[in-house]
Amino acid sequence: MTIAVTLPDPEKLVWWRDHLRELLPDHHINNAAEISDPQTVRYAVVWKPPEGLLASFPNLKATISIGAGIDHIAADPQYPASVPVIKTIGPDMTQRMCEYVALHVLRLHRQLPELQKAQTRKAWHQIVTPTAPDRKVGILGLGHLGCHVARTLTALGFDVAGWSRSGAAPDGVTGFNESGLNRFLAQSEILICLLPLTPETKGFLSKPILEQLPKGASLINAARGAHLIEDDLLAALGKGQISYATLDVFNTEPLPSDHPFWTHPRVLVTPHTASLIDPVSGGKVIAANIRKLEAGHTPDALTYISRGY
Ligand code: NDP
Ligand code: OXD
Repeated sequence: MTIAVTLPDPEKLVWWRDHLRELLPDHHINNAAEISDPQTVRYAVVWKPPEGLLASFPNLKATISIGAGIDHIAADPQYPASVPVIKTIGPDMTQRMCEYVALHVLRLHRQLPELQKAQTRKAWHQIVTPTAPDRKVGILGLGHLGCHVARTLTALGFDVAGWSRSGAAPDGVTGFNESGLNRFLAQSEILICLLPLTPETKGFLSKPILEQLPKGASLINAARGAHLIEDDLLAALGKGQISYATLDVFNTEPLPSDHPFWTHPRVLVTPHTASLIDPVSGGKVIAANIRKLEAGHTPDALTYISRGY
């Protein structure tokens, strides 16, 4: 039985393969491109797999995403739909995302960019901001990460609401379902996107959505670049409809050097590091899920491409 590993970055591929070999010493773990007998592959551990690769393994039992999102697997039109996908979500990844969002919500809430600008002028510019209970924060997507982030922000005192298909929300968080979208947007002074990328959510952060936010709202996108219509955000920033944007994910990654986001005075770019998965902690989660599958148990994070997330 073989476990195939594929990532576009050759160094990361070796990093992951070697860590998985240490964690699962009883299994054959190989670079997917070097597998001579595709019949032997039972599991594939993947990030952005090449189109058709997974369909070439006739005995594939499950595909393991090196990440929480499965959009990079769903993007393959040849993906064998009956093969389940396991998302990788570990405590470290959850903690990192909570830290990332807390950092950037506090930065925007306390108007740090304005203070930094004042410093360049040596201006003693005292700004009195409301306290957190008077700041309304909205989270798009109240799944695993959205719920943890919501609890983190609630613990900091923010007035937190979330939007999801079901509208279910953790204690202390106001939940809105699909029909409550307009009311949710109208009150979100800081909007955080933690939606999965699906055909329904692609391009969601567009002019009609941004226009429904309170004037001068801020946006944090830590989900996927394709959620955002970049030109609509630039236009909204230009009009002052959006004051600031913190963007971790982009349509093209790495963000091209001539992209206007790099130099926009009211955009902060981070290089898809909100919650980077690493083979040390992520590998443990993946190894535990493979052991569960081998023992005939179902990992919590099992899903199907047809569900979309
Ligand atoms: P989950 O699958 O746990 O949660 C998804 C949430 O989105 C659920 O609340 C779901 O609703 C909601 N949702 C899905 N489709 C719709 C829709 N059409 N309309 C409204 N709500 C919808 O995902 P995670 O929280 O684990 O992760 C979210 C995303 O974060 C990942 O898919 C990935 O793209 C991104 N990510 C980014 C990272 C980074 O470093 N920047 C790191 C890790 C993840 P319901 O609850 O009703 O099912
Ligand atoms: C993920 C990511 O989906 O890192 O986990 O973006």
